[in-house]
Amino acid sequence: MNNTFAKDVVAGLSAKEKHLSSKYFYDDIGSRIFQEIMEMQEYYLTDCEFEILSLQAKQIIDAVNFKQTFNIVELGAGDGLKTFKLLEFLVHNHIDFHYVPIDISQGAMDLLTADLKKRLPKLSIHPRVGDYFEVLSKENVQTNIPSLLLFLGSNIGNYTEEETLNLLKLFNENMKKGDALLLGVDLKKNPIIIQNAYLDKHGITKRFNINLLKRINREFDGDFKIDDFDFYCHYNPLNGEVRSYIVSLCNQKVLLKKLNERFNFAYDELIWTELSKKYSLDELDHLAEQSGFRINKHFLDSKHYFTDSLMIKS
Ligand code: AVI
Repeated sequence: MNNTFAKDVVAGLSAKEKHLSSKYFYDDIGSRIFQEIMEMQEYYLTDCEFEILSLQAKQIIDAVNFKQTFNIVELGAGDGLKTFKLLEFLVHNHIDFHYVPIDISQGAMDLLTADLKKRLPKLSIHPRVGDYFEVLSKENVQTNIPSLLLFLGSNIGNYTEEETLNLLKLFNENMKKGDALLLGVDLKKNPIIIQNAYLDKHGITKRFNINLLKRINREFDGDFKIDDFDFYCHYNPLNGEVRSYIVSLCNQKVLLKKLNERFNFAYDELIWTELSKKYSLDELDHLAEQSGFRINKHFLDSKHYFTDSLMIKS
């Protein structure tokens, strides 16, 4: 079995505490459900970041303070909607730069490129398709012009503490002294606001999670009975962690025919699917310092729910 998805599913469902990684949420259907989440009023993250990049583009670019042509390298660009405001500011102000969006999905990159060519014909765009870890370390950002890396949307929140540090160190290793990273991070706040964004009353986040079981059924000829599973999630305001789970509603067995694997689920047993970590500004300062950056400035939205934090490689 040389497919990592298959290996991860078997390992995760065989573990004592079952788990499946949220990175597998994003097949075509999952990506569409994520768009629905971003449009939900309760999912404040997208609007907050959009506000920051719309109203503070000038301040961000002034703080970056590159004196020559530079790259903007966006990791996991997706539909690039938030970034548009930043790009628009730069193009309209005749600032010289190249936009290098990186995303795992060819489809997403094709759409983004076509859209940006229409909306900002003067934009110099060089899309790359691939896992951003690979793209970053292979052809990386080591051109001789300065780079601003964008890692937006609170994607960093989906990594465990150890992975987060490793990821930031990896970014750092692939940057030149003086290069900048703009990191989008969801902040700790009133727990009810966070809880409502994830345990949403429309059931969209539930669909997002359950879609992973449907994906497993499709790809591995599985027989998960979708109605026999539910969704639960919980925000812990003390450590800032939203943890999401799929819950088995009865004792049941599931067969994944293609993998020739069988799994037992007990009544009320959980499969942990996602971590969405929220930070305080102090925690972010500490994280930056541990991974070789100095924080230049936290750019906050007007409600102080979200930050795009500018970190410089020291
Ligand atoms: C992509 N990521 C930052 C989202 C988050 O908020 O953790 C994924 C998501 N999960 C549930 N709702 C949105």
